[in-house]
Amino acid sequence: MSKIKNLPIENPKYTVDYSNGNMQGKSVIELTKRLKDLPEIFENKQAFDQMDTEKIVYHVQAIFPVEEGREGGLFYGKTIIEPGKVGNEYFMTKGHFHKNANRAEFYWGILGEGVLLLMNEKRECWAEKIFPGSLHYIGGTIAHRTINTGNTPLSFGACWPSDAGHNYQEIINNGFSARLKELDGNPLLESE
Ligand code: S6P
Ligand code: ZN
Repeated sequence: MSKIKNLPIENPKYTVDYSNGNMQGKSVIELTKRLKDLPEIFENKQAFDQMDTEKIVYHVQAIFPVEEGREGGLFYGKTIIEPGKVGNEYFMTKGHFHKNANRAEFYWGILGEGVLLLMNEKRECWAEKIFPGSLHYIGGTIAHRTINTGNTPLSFGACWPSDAGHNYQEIINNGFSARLKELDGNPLLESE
């Protein structure tokens, strides 16, 4: 007698719309950052103070299948940065180092155009263009910030280890050593 059983083939826990990166599924976390949440990152404080601080700068969706900080898992996310500027500096994310300094990350461009700003522990900066289909490997010790240089939303995906953690304080205290500004309609990376 055969002991073969038929097992169910289930639907996936999550789905992704690859036209914009939007994720759906149980326990997809949503986070919104407005100008009022980002008082430290823009250089022109006068321009910042004149803006509506409720204005949305970016939204994040993320899936944490395991508890944050646990070794061995992966997290998956998508960020949409709205188009906009504070003075002549483009809207951008806070940026961070990973707390666990040997945990790397992948980013990939989905919609819009932007720049990935990278900085090593010696505070040396460099940058890569983000566009639909671009793929970016971010080494574990490299701080990363994304910037929308276009007139439409910039959407990008991310995948990182569940025990990477985030060190935002170093960037809040000392910033990146380069800033991306618009000059005569084009992005210009100004270094310290
Ligand atoms: C997490 C990953 C992204 C960012 C997101 C927002 O390691 O790099 O999901 O969290 O793009 O940026 P930030 O700097 O505010 O976390
Ligand atoms: Zn990261």
